[in-house]
Amino acid sequence: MLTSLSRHPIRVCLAVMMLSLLAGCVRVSSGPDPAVSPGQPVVTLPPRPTAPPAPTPTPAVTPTATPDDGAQAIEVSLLDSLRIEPERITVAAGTPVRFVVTNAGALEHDFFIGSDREQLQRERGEGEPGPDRYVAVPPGQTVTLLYTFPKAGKTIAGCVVPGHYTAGMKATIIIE
Ligand SMILES: [Cu+2]
Repeated sequence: MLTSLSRHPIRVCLAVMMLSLLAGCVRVSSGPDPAVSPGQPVVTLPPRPTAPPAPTPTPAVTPTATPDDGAQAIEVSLLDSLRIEPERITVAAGTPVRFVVTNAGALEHDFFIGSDREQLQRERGEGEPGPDRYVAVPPGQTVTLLYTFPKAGKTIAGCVVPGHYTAGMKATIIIE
């Protein structure tokens, strides 16, 4: 004896079967389909839009991201022994130089490009000489400084944390 509750799932099954049969008869086709026999309902869709032509590869003329911008890369280490390595750095005048400065120590250090007078001035905290020539480098971090030396000559890269430059934390920069 079937209650209406137990009959209900059967009705659902029948409905699903009917739908499946109907769906099986309706073929979706976007063109002539030899498998479709005459008399079957055929839903014909408009032709698919053709894909846009693949863009032709263009030569790479856009500027590439750093660090492949042609700048001369110089790796520098700041050490807790109050040394800058290397102690002597040679760069080219008129072309960008990227200083990749790593603080290999546990103390605060920084990297400042300027004359001896500017180094001492900055170390004493007088004014802000050459903000474009200065980066602070926290312990364990690497910071880059992009700078172009206008002409040949000689200058200094120093750490101007108080006491460091006067203790000898500097490197000579030769500009050729
Ligand atoms: Cu220092």
